Amino acid sequence: MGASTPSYLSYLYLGHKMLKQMLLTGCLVLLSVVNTGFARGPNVLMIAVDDLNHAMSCYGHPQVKTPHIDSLAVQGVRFDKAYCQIPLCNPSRASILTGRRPDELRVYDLERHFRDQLPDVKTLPQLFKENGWYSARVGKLYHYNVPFGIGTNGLDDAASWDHVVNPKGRDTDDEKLIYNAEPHRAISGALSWLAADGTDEEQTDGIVATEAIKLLEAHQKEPFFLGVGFYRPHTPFVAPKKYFDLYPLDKIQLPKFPANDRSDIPEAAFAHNCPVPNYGLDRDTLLRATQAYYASVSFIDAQVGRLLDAVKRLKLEDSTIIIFWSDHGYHLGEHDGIWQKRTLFEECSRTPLIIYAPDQLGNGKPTQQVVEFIDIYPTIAELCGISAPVDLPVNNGQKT
Ligand SMILES: [Ca+2]
Repeated sequence: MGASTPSYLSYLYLGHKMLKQMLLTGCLVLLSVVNTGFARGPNVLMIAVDDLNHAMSCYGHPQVKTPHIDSLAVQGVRFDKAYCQIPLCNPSRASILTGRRPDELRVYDLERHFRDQLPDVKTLPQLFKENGWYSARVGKLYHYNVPFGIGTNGLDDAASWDHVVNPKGRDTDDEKLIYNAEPHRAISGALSWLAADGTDEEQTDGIVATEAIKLLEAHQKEPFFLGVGFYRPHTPFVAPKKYFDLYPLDKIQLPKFPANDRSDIPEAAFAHNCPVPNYGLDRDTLLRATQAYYASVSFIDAQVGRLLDAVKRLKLEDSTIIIFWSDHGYHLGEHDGIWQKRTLFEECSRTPLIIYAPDQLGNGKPTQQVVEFIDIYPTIAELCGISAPVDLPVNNGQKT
């Protein structure tokens, strides 16, 4: 997606310069860059989810129940063709939060920090912080190892935030109870799960929501940029038992695919850590893994619902932009047994994205326009009346 085919959000960023072209090409203006009418800058609530694919009712999944994310999709714009820059946590997140491509950041793996290459790059939360917004993070916005980094700062960026919270819940204490279907791998990268005892609020992601709500309450009177990052449905798939009960094993369907689906797919298209179909696991184990993933999605949905309820209760709906994304998609056995991430198939590179910006004409309508995740940075800055760095790739890297 180069400069010759600017994406939908890029159109937004370019604003007036592109308006004529937008009309000529028939692009539907779902969000506009006109004055948002706020007496003060709008707040930003950025909700990040880890390893969430389109297994949500609002994206047409026949089984997975996500009523709260669905409500946000109805309230805002659901992007049906949004693509992450690289389908892996660290490079995708670094790209979203700097508005720059992995090729510029030189971040392709799970270890490298984007400031190693660009020490003075201005992140999106940093931009807001420097323009007077209170900037805070709860949980995983930049990369973290899940689950072993939970409770730490992970690969954080201190310049981005006024305040950070690193929740750590009973899921970390319960690690010894987690079932690992591939015991030769660590649970961070293996199909592994736990139908947990206890309440939502005891889980790390329940604490993420609780702490984020506290920050919403404490900072409701000032412009804020609040990043709220959930750790599930990343492996291990840990969620309270009631969410597993939503998905009886005999109702779960494994993906269908054509016979010989792999015969015309080059080897390089498959992730190096998923060398054989389904990791060689049997059908019952795959059904249980799918159940656990679905349970984790519904558990996260409930935590998102708690956040959205707080926004409503605090009467922040008319002054808060809400951006919901996952860092990439996720495989659950498609193409004859691909699981997890690190591929460029649609299931993995196409990524959930929902944006609600108050009073925008496009709210309530999904869009098929292709967007990429580097478009998020300039769009959110523009919606809040803040000038983004002029050398972002949306400007083709030019200082115009
Ligand atoms: Ca991830």
